[in-house]
Amino acid sequence: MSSFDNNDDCIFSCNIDDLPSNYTKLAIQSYEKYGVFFLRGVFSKSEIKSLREDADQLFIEEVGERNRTVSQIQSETLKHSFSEAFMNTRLLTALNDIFSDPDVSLLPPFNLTKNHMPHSVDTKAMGWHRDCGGELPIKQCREILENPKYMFGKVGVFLQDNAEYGGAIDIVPGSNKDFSRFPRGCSNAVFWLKVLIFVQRYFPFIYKNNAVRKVFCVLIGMITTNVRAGDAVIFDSRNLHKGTPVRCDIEQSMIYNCETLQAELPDNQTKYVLYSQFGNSLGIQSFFYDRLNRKGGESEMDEWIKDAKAVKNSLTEERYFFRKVGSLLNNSFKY
Ligand SMILES: O=C(O)CCC(=O)C(=O)O
Repeated sequence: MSSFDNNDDCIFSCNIDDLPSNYTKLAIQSYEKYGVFFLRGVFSKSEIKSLREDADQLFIEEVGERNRTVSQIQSETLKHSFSEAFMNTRLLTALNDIFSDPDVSLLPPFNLTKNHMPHSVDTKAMGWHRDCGGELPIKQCREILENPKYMFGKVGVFLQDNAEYGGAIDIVPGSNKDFSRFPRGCSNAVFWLKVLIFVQRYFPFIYKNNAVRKVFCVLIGMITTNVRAGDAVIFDSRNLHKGTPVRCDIEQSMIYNCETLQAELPDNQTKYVLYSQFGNSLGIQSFFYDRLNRKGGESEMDEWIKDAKAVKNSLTEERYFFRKVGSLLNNSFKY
């Protein structure tokens, strides 16, 4: 979709260098209605090449899991390179204008993910989830999640095109609202997702059929995000989404870790995504209500502070939209 396709009734998608004068209104409308919008062309071809080389170097030199936050990076050069990337001025200026409420801020962790994707047959529910999934069963969180003022989500900047090796995410537009619209029943997407899980569990021989899974995806109302390298996808934590899988015929011969949702992709097809979060006080409150009650979740706030410090120390200037960085660093951050 080009900038010319934008009107009040479609997912907003536009090149960051070509934003129309009413882009803030269009992006907010899209976010409220579909839980998602796209800002394209955040990084140029040469910036992507250089970031991908840095990411390759990082994962070779500093062995570890599939996620790397800025505070975990040892090399000062690489830390600076990724801090600059996460604090991309053009992206944060646009987000600052779109989410103009001073209570909404970019938030840690600043996470580079490598080859994060589900297996379309072996991963439970194909990988479909809502980031706020842990909050949904908690009464206090649920009230917040249903509050029209709630805001919490992710900014993902993709360093490859959506192609045969995946590389992007799939989403169900509008699922940011579907759990509160049907308090006693469930939405179309949730209904078909439950049927999918049932078939996957009890009729695996049917579920293995590629056509059957494709039909489920249509019934769920999925779209694959048509991202190209350098594009940003901004999505609500309540939206149903999953990593785009590798094309079925290639997937069969690949090695996966279904626990960690990591695939062993060929070196020249590595999937890298820069993920950060954003939200307002309500969103942060719900997030931490859940996290601090999880085993091992108490360290999450320390991780946020470490990441905020790492980014701040790596850069010489403050960046727009990271409005809560001061309170994270001086211990006045509230949740
Ligand atoms: O990048 C991806 O593959 C999906 C990431 C995802 O599902 C998440 O961050 O919650």
